[in-house]
Formats: sequence, C-alpha cells, structure tokens
Amino acid sequence: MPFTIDSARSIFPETLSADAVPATIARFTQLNAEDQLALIWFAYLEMGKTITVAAPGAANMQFAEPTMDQIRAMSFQEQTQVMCDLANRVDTPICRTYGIWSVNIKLGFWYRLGEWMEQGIVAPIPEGYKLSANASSVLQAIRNLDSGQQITVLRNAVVGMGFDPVKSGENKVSEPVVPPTASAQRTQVSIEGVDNPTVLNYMNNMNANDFDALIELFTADGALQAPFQKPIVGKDNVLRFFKEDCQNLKLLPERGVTEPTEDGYTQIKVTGKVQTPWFGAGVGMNMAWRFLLNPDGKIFFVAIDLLASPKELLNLAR
Ligand code: 45D
Repeated sequence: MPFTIDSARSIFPETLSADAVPATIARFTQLNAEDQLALIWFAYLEMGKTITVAAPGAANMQFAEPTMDQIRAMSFQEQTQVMCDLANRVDTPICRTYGIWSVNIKLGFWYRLGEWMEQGIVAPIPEGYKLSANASSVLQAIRNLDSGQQITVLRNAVVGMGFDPVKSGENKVSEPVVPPTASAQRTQVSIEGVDNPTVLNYMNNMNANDFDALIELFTADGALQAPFQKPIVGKDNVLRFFKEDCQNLKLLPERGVTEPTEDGYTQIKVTGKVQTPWFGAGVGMNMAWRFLLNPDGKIFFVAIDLLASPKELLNLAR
C-alpha cells in the first residue's frame, strides 16, 4: 500500500488552515476560571449582536435536564462554583456527567445557562467584572477572527470543559439520531472541477444525515480528520463520530481539483462553505476537504480543514 494514514495527512500540503483557532484556545486555557467564564460571556454577547444562535431542541437536551434542574436549584455561590469547576476540569459528579456529553449537548447546556444568567436564574458575571490584561488580549484576538473561526473557538472552549471522560471511563451520551432525509427531499451538490461520484455522494449523504450510506464510502481502515483533531480511524469509529457530532450539517462545496497519484490512488481537494445547525446560513465556515481515494474509489482518508482566510477557497494547488 503506497499510503499510511500518517502520510495521507499531508496531501495538498499548501492548504492553509486557521492556526489562529488552536493558538487562541491555547491562550484561553491558560486563563483562570473566572476570566474564562467572563471572557466567553463577553465574546458571546458581542457575537450575539450580529449572528443568532438557534435554541437547542428539547429532544437533544433530555440528557442534560437532570443536571440543569440541579443547577437551577442551587444558590448563586454554588452555581458559580459549578461553572468554575467545569472550566477548571475538576473531578466532580457534574463535571463527570458533562464530560461524557456529545458536543451538541454541551453547547445546549451552556446555551440554557446563558439564558438563565440573563434572566437572573443563574449567577451572572459580576457587574463591572474586569478581565485581566491577558484575558482582554485573548478577547481582542477573538474579535479579530472571522465569524466561522469565532464560533469554532467558542465550540472548542466548551468542548474542553468538564472532567475528561477517558479518565472517568464512562460511556458517551449523545442526542438521538435523526432519521435520514427522504430521497425526494434530498439536495444534490455540484462541484466545479470535480465529478467523482464518491466525493459527490459524501457531500449528499452527509447533507441528508444518511450516515449508514455515508460510511459505506470508506475503506474498512479508512480515516477522517476533523479540524484541529487527530484522525479518527476505522469504520466503526468514524460512523460513531458521524452520529454523535455531524447531524444537520450543511455542506456547500464550491470547487475542487482531482488528480491521480501513486498506485491507482486519487487525491481530490474541494473547497467551500459549511453551515452548522446552531447558526444556519448566518455563518458560512470556509472549509476544505482533502480526500484520498483507493483504486476502488473508496475513501482511505479525508481531512476537513477550517481555512485561514476566504482567499484559501481558491487555493487548489498541490
Ligand atoms: O463558560 O465533512 C456563557 C465534520 C458564559 C465531519 C457560555 C465536518 C460562560 C465531516 C456565555 C454562558 C464534523 C468534521 C460559556 C465536515 C461560559 C465533514 C456559553 C465539519 C461556555 C464538514 C457559550 C463540521 C455558548 C464543522 C452557549 C466544521 C457558546 C462544524 C455556544 C462546526 C457556541 C461547527 C456554539 C461549529 C458554537 C459549531 C453554539 C464550529 C457552535 C459551533
């Protein structure tokens, strides 16, 4: 076999991803818990002026409900402690519960807490709270990002909180899987410069939440690399990831390039936008997909990158 997962990761090496995102997250996690909470609060308020976040559905929140009720019943001081524990990743029962939730449940949890903070049900950020100099500079760094990068920073900040589920050894909890879109309602993408059926089916199946069909496009040992993550390897793991984290995404590929490579493999780079159900058409993230297909046209590897700038949408160099 000419490729390993590791060597596949560097196809289309010219692709510039948004390194400002992990850099900002790294600075954010160095801040103390109070600063982290206040900073996200300010960032979230500012973003809310230009883009709207969709409320999470009740079905998606059912697993968070008992914890939310528990927090609602606490004193302000206890609530503040819970939020600081989450930011500090302390080993507490609530931090363990939070740790096993899927990304969308974690986001929904904070969405509700944010609402409750506004309504005075949960302890607010103290009036006149002054960010440390470091925190102010991280907030400024967030302001300088494009909106797709900003929401990724917020998402990654939220995902990193709580107690590591690997350390607690418990199983993950996800929102229910929605049924795939009926065939008559499905949309078909078209991509300038790419007519490869595997790539088109990848986009169309993802847009239809048809993860069982989607996973059949992969080789048994195939891998998917999400933005700023290590590759997820093997069909079972990739399928689990699709069901946990990829529902109701909207992939809007625009253009791409196809090129034969070693031993009958094909490399294809596609660029375009991705919308998340949280922000809908309000935020189009500039993305690239870098596919490596085996001689049977199955996906051996695909990397999804958040791009450094809109200019990168036109960069199809190998
Ligand atoms: O701490 O092809 C308060 C893959 C203050 C799959 C707060 C993909 C205190 C394959 C405000 C209350 C998935 C890789 C906090 C494609 C406090 C594939 C609350 C890509 C935390 C294309 C904060 C998909 C809140 C992508 C409520 C790139 C923050 C998906 C809420 C990207 C933030 C999705 C939200 C993103 C962020 C979603 C809702 C970036 C959502 C971000």
